Amino acid sequence: MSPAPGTLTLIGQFDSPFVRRVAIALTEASIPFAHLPWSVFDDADRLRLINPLVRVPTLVLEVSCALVDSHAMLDHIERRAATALRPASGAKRDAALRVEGLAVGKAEKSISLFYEYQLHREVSELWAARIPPARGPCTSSPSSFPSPTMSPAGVQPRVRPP
Ligand SMILES: N[C@@H](CCC(=O)N[C@@H](CS)C(=O)NCC(=O)O)C(=O)O
Repeated sequence: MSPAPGTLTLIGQFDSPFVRRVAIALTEASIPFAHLPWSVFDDADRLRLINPLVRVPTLVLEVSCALVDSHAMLDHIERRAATALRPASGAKRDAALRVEGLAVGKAEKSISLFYEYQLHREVSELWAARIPPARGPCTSSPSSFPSPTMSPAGVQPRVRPP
């Protein structure tokens, strides 16, 4: 199945924190969308035709353009949303952007660690040690914000045979 022209379509599986981020923002903004749960590995050939980076999320817009990064997607969604997703300005916006940066940064590091454990012949202990499991609240984050639970605790180092 391919994205239907004229339909906002989110590509990617919900095991990706970035895909979830965009799906949640679309839902919060009450923007309807179609969802194609393509895998970056199993569906790489057809994904590459739409996004040369072969990454998810990919957001196919109603016009012939596909956004390739969740930051751009949040920007797009925010411009279309009837109700603002973030505080408009000032210290509250800075605080929200900090929380967002921490959450996205933790997701990036978790994904990097996942690939380190799953795809490399030998795990770089130096790289693994740089990315501690995300347990407990982020420093200075508002107490109402749930602490990240993207711990790679379930991911075991794997050393492939040569
Ligand atoms: N900066 C990107 C990161 C997206 C990302 O890293 N996606 C992962 C899945 S969680 C991916 O597609 N990895 C495959 C690859 O990079 O080739 C965003 O915010 O959208």
